[in-house]
Amino acid sequence: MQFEVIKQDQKARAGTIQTDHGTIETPIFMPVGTVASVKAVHQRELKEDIKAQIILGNTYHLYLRPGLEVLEQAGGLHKFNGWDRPILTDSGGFQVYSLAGTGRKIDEAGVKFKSHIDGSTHVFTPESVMDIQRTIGADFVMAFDECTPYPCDYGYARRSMELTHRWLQRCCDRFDTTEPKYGHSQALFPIVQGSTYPDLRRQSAEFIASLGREGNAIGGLSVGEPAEDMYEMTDLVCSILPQDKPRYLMGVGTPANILESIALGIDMMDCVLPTRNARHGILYTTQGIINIKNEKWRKDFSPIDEGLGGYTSTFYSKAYLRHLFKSDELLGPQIASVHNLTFYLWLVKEARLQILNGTYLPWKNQMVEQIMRRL
Ligand code: PRF
Repeated sequence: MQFEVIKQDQKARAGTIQTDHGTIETPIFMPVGTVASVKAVHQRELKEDIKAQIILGNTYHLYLRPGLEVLEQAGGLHKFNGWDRPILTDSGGFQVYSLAGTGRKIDEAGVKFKSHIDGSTHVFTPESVMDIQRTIGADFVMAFDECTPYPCDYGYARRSMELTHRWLQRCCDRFDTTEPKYGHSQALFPIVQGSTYPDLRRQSAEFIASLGREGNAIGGLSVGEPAEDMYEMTDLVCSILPQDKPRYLMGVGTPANILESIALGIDMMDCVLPTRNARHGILYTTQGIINIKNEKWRKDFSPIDEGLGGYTSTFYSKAYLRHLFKSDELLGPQIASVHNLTFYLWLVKEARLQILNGTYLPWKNQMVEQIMRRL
């Protein structure tokens, strides 16, 4: 994997990441495909309409279903779902956090948890999570971490961060003594934790930077803390992580969060928001946010979003999409999902052009206001 910063505009960066599955232009948004599918969206639409460059998969979900036997026999996740561009898999650290209250147990060795599918008991360790991600075969694999909840008292946040660091060392040891299974290379990204405590964030970022991996991630944010805290922590951590490695802010966020994070030096992001909101009829457009089910759109025959240029967003009208949602037609969530993802990918592409042009900050300030209006 090769990362190059082509242009820096204040703290914002435009770059490229080269992988064995092609080049990614950064900053980039990565659509979430938890179970080997970006919900309601065809691979062809992801490529040709949305212009996605990299998608996510999830270790926890893929391990439970379809399972490692199927993935290995398929020849890895790329072969299984037909996506021949880069893939990143999250480690399950966040699912473990999401499973709080369902009898999961975290200790030094790893995490014991119950499957959300059939209630069966499983154990993830840093080593097993590396092995599983070798079998899935994503281009980018994430270290096994604990994502602390918010709020989180200082003592818990510190002990959790220290555990995440010990797990990280074990992840690196295992990853560095095993080989990719499908002939393309894989990069392991460690994850900075430390909740909303600046001294912990600094300590975690310094530790992670010292490992010199091919890229680095920031976790434990966008879990309910105020936006200012999220930006403050992101800013602090970016000031410590190496300049010449990609920085991935995990699970972020709204269009405004995306643009603000890019301004702080983030290169990669992912979030379920565009697809999840799409399924509820919430659309992001170049003019603002729309609830397509509102009466207001009943006779609005204008395109969903003329500003984007994508096929789906210009071909279908707001009135038609509203009708599909009101009629509970499957096509409604499908069109909305393609549209929202097209918008997110358009947004980061525009951001990149503005960085290359040296005009990112003024553009960002004006854009945040424009796209976060409620229409
Ligand atoms: N850790 C992991 N995945 C994540 C997160 C994390 O902290 C977050 C935090 N928003 C999203 N996804 N492994």
